Amino acid sequence: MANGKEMKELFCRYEGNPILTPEMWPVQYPWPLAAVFNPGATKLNDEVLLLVRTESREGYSSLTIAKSADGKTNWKISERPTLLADRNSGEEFFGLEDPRITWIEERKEYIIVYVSFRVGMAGWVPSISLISTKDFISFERLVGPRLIPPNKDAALFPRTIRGRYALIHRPFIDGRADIWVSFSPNLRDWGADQVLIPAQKEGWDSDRVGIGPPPIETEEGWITFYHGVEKTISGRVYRVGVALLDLETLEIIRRSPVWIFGPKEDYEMRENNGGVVFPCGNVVNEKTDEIFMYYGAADKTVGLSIASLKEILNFLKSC
Ligand code: BMA
Repeated sequence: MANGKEMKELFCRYEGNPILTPEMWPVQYPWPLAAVFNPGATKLNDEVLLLVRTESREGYSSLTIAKSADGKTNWKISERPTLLADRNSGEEFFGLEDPRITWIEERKEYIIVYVSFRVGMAGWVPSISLISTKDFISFERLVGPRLIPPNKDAALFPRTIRGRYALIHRPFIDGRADIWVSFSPNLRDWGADQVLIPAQKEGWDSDRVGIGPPPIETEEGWITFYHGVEKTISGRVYRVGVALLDLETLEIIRRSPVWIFGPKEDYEMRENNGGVVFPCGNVVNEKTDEIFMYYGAADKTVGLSIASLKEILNFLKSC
């Protein structure tokens, strides 16, 4: 039976979902895990590399590498956490969360942007940290953060825009949670802040919005997936929308009025937080025209959903 006028689903879940669960973690891993979710994603030496948020039973998160040749199966999972909170860098023990990975061709290195926690006026305050790496073996923490907390959901554009790096982030300001962008000549000092994608007045993305994976560059503009949150009587629902941003001004050219990916499968509706799909990483395969979107399912496991880049663009143009 149809549920009203049909909308073609742009994303198709991989049939082997969830692709990563806590039960798959190696026995050598130093502590038991309660959840593995919200991974950043990139390509490294012809493999897909996920940097997975791994949460202990105490509720502290670290980031752990999992690699696969096809991005779907046979994940090789690191026996140790790859990145832990570093007190010397001001990161408190609560951990590291929700990484987004961007390859910066101009620097010939990856920048990982993630949420860390700092002691502030109101206790643990989420804020943005940056790390660089060339090989995912050695890492260098960049000086920072220089963005005002509380702040979450950050991702770097893959190239400079009008000579400056552009960082997407989501500060809480006066009860509002909109997506912002700030600019920097050196990845350290950020300014020229402006709202990039505001939360809507009502509907599925009215409570708050936050960036998903880093934007994808196309001739028509930056394809930018983001999560939108709706507050319902039974809790918050996290879904995914998409916008097309101008390549140079970053103004919104198109924004989907409807969400295009939302929780519905059993593993997205159960523990820990039923009703949440939360993508932080994409891998694009231009040859097959596919976007692999990796997402946290219910703050518990990792799912994969696949879309056609062309179809996403056509959909955006119809918005
Ligand atoms: C957000 C973040 C994510 C989490 C999501 C849903 O605020 O903390 O890590 O997946 O909420 O609970």
